[in-house]
Amino acid sequence: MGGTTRRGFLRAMTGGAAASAAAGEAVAQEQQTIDMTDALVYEPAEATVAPGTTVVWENVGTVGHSVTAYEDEIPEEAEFFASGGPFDGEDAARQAYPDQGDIGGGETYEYTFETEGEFGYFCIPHESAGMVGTITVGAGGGEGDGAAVPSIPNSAKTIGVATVSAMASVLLLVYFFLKYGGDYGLD
Ligand SMILES: [Cu+2]
Repeated sequence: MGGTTRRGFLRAMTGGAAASAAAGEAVAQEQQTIDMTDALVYEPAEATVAPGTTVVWENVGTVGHSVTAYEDEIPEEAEFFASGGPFDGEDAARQAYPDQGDIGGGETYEYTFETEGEFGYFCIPHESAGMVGTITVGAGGGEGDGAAVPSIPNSAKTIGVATVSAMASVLLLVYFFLKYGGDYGLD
């Protein structure tokens, strides 16, 4: 009986640790998803991310799209990127479409941004319809680096320990007062 309970407890502890580890990985691996819709838009069209973030474009409709960088609208030190690539540049990507670079319904394209700066991109078949977007890569982007988050539980813990210590001291005083305090009157 006791053994079963202990095993169950250990299993619960192990499961909790595994869940915590999985949550930690999800936080560490930064990702931003941008939808491509049949309304011929990137949603959101403008996104700000931290360096190292993987941006995933997902075609949530049925019309094919591309994700193609504007050669003149990315930082000089950054590599040209485009779905269906690698290509030498924007012209090569345009010429290859739609044999290469088409992202069909339900498909995705992803690119990891390391260089800081602004990256303008467009959809080859829908550029004239205004299907363009911007990714801004900066140290302030993303939500992964909240330095204030761990300090809140730590200070809460400190306050908790202090409170428990204070309460224990008071209880101890009350205990001794009740136990020995009354003796003075009986003498
Ligand atoms: Cu498009």
